[in-house]
Amino acid sequence: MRNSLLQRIVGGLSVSFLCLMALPAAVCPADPGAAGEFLPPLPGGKSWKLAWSDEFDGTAVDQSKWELCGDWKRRDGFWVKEDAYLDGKGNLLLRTKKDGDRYTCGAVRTKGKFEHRYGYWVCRCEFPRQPGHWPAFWLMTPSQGKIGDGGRDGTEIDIMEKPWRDDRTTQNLHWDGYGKDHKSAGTQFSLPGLHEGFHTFGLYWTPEEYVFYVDGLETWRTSAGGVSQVPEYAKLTEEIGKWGGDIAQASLPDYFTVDYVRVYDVVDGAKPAEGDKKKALVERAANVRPSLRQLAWQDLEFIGFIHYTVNAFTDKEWGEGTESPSIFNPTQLDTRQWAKVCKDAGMKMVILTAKHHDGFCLWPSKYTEHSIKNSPYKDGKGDIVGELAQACREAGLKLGLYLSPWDRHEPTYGDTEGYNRYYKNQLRELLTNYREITEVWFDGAKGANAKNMEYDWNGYYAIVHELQPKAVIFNGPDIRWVGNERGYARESEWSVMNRNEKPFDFIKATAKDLGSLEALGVGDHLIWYPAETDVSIRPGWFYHAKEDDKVKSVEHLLDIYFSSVGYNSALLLNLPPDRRGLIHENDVQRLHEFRQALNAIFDKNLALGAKAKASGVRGNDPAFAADKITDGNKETYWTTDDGTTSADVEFDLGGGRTFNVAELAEHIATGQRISAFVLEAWDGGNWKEFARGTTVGYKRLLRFADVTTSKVRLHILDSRVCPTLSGFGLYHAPPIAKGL
Ligand code: FUL
Repeated sequence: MRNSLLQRIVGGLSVSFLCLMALPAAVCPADPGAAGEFLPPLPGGKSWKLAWSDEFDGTAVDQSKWELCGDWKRRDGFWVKEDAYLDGKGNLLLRTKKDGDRYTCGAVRTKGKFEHRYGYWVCRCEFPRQPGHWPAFWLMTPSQGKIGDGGRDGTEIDIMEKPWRDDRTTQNLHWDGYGKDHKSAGTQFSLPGLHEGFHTFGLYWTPEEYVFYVDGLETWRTSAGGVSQVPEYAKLTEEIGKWGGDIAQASLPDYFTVDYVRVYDVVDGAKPAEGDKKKALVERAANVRPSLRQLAWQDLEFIGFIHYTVNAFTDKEWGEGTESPSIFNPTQLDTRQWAKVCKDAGMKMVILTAKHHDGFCLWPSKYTEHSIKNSPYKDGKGDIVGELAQACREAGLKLGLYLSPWDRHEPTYGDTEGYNRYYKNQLRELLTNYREITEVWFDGAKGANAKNMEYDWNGYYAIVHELQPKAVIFNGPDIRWVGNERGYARESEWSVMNRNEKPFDFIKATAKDLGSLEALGVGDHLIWYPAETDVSIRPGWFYHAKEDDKVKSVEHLLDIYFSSVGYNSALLLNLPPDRRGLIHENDVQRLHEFRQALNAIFDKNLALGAKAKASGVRGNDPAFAADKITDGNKETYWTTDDGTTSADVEFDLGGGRTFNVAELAEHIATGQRISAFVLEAWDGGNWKEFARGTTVGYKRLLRFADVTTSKVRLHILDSRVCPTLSGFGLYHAPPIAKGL
């Protein structure tokens, strides 16, 4: 077995992988999920049941399951039966070869033999290495060409297509035939290590949506086209064509190797005994994992928020919607200054209020006159969203956009159909015209006397998914509001919680406890739902000259940082530009001092490269050894055997070191597990506790009085399932200079 993504990203849980190595493959699916094989999380009371599979054991393709395609022309080559065969080692091989002056390859399908709708469809495979051809795992139905009911009457569902030999892959939907009515939606992404070794590609297909997975990571969730409601058959194919590169450059034969295809149905689960329920809940919660876009968002850590609108000119926090665009007159507005300030502070993204509650648009929207196109700014020719997008690209920052649903200006507000149309049109403008948008911020705020308005949240989310499939949605399916605007996350900030009955009727963000086992209740709708902590550098979200001397102190900002980034959350820090259109000097200066203070703490990790020894290592496998914690690589991690819920790791610092800050990081791609830990220092004779905490998650920071020692022990008191740790840091924070 080569070092696969599965091993690196999902390895801590993935006994499937061990199971596949150590046991006959057919043993695994008999009790789906029991051996750790990834299956999408289900509501309580439901379970997965294997409906159909082929493990490709034996010596010949089972033609009661598969039709061998060919011999016939397909794109720039031919599908021929002889190129689809079993290798006798449990794999289906689809060969690509040169046969005289023609290129041939293998393809199989279950047409007429197994046609099925919904459920979890998964294949495990290894890719070819040569250019000019591409492997795919897809579902098809003859009714794909029916026109009239979108994709509901049949969709080509490409669970995996891989024309590239690097780490890129793509997942696509096609419906309404391939002629003039053809419609499609898709996603394309890279995952480290995908080009080699075996990987799983799965689709969880329900009547409402498709959820795509690679190695158990959610990569795309969509209901594009409506969702196919008809039975479909599976296809495993190789095809030859330019999309896959130049076949003339290929050294052939080359092989697409498939270990298995399995299809599972959702069924009513056996009722567990009362005592087993809690155990099952703990395991289910620990197995909920972030989607790819949630993982990428979490890595951003520190994000800038820019609140700007007519309020800067009226000195208000909430504009009335009656302001004349003529008052919006920033004469020195410079989005490059905004981007530079954010970049210098160490932020990775900037989120702009494209429209706040007053309805005034910072871009020249086609759908309203209430925008900068009727303001003196650049004589109505400006586009602040576009200017910031450009500045962010130049500075290497991601861009997010805030579009207030509550709109005090727009006359259609209150007319459900009219305003939803207006809002969606604006969302489409913003998500189409400014290239990549990484976060869409839906503010839930609405004034007490505002008109009644039923927002079409699901419709809004669908537009984001369609136009910016990699963007995370705040206050929607991906990211949750931390619950206050002071900058403080919870000490026990779990990223796994139970959502409400209705899919997008989300949890109460202000609740004190969202993630404890008690708060998960029966846990029938567990989701990965991390917190974003928004706070302003000043008392207000918008600029007010009277707050120029109320910019938060470095000490306060550090406290916020430790209680947000350091509590498994991302920090979204607001910097309001002033009437000139610039971030005020006081704020710039304070941010600079804040960055210097952060650098002074975090520049030198005293535990980097430290020798680490753990009480146990998963399967005694060096890939999961304790030195993975201190190797400075977030992707690698230490973990233990299943069933271990407490463990120790000892770090040898190579001599006496003094520190007062500690940092822990779980490997969250495999979920969040640790719920209690203690840190101890060796005093020459005994271990002495100097800090303790509860959850860890993406990052946990702790501050304490100076400790001097040569050895530190992390004692994990409790973990929902076997713990993982991908990072550990010890730092010395110097005292904060007076006056900061
Ligand atoms: C709130 C809004 O009402 C404030 O004005 C601000 O935009 C803040 C981030 O969200 O809900």
